[in-house]
Amino acid sequence: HSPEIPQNAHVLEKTGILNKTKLVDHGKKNRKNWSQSWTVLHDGILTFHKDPKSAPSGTSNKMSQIIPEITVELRGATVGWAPKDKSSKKNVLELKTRHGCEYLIQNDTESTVCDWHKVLLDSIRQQDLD
Ligand code: I3S
Repeated sequence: HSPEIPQNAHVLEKTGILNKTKLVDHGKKNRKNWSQSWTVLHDGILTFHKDPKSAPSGTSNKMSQIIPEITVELRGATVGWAPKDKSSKKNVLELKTRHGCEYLIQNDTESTVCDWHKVLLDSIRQQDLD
């Protein structure tokens, strides 16, 4: 027989490589600094992992991928296409948390960013229902 799935299970999950920069940290403006991250969405938490290329020599890529660099709680957050003046890059999403942090998320492949947009919207909605 199949395992039972609890009614409130958060099955939304997505992983991928994205470019990200944290523009605002708890209300304080940061210098823009894009870096590539292994990105994981699970249970309403978005986690950016360390750039595999920035790992100290001797550290395996696998290792650097599992070290979370930033975790973003999606409850109460908003996500949408970033205004053009925020970046000259294409396919840029702007994610704002309820704690006053702002991130830009980007990938050159439009469908990749569209998929992340959808799943982030769904996850935020789900968090707001709980
Ligand atoms: O919004 P800005 O300041 O024009 O962002 C660009 C700069 O952060 C630039 O770095 P330096 O100021 O250190 O040269 C980055 O290399 C660019 O990628 C930033 O702009 P985009 O439009 O790519 O987000």
